[in-house]
Amino acid sequence: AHIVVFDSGVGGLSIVRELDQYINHYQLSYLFDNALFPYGELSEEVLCQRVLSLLVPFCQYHHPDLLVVACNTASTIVLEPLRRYLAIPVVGVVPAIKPAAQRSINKVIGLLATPATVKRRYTDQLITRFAPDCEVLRLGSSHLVQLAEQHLAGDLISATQLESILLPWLTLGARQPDTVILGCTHFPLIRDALQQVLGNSVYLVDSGQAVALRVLQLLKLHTAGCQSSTREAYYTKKNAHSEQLRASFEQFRFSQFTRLP
Ligand code: DGN
Repeated sequence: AHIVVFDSGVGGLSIVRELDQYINHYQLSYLFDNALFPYGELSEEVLCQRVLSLLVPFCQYHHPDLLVVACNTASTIVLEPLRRYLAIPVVGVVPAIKPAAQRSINKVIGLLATPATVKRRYTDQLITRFAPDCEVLRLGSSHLVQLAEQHLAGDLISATQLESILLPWLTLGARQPDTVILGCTHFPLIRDALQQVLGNSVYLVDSGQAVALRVLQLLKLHTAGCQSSTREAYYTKKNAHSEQLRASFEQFRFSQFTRLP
């Protein structure tokens, strides 16, 4: 099977890691839009147009069996229009509100995502539907996304920086969230560091496993096995940042790293 994974940066690699757990051989084309990174700072209109204008031609050219929009910031607005333009299954990644609500005992949940995701109407709807009995504390941080990118590229993560980002939740005592949703695909990449700062009693949830299982289920329905397992990464702008990310993709066995024409 041929899968396309899309994100603004390296966040989708947390989804690739999950796919690798469940699917043996698959061809992978990973597209990341580093030209407009970080997505959490863009307006809904600009982001929606941008993602459609990248993904529709990309999928028409590469003919994948399935597309994973491995970005919460994009998935919370573009899934519907994308499905109208593409004839393949489109799997999105959205904050894991439901499992968090089921897991929380003190009924205080933290949503850690981008500044855009925490404000989305889609997020409000998930909360109303799946966590009506919970207090949901929202923390949007593009800085944390940057830290995850740098970490994957080899930088050490500073606990002091993480503490200053998470400070609003560290001073709440009994009203501290007992369950925290990693609502951005970059954050599972720094899960251990986040766990250390939040404390071991806090349960971290993300959507990665559910997404991989959904992909598996859909591929069984739509394809009859796979021929190759090549991995190619495509990006939208060549700069120091893209060069820095090359090493992150090599860790995930990507053999090609190409700027989109
Ligand atoms: N990885 C993206 C997400 O899951 O929302 C966002 C990264 C970004 O561009 N801020």
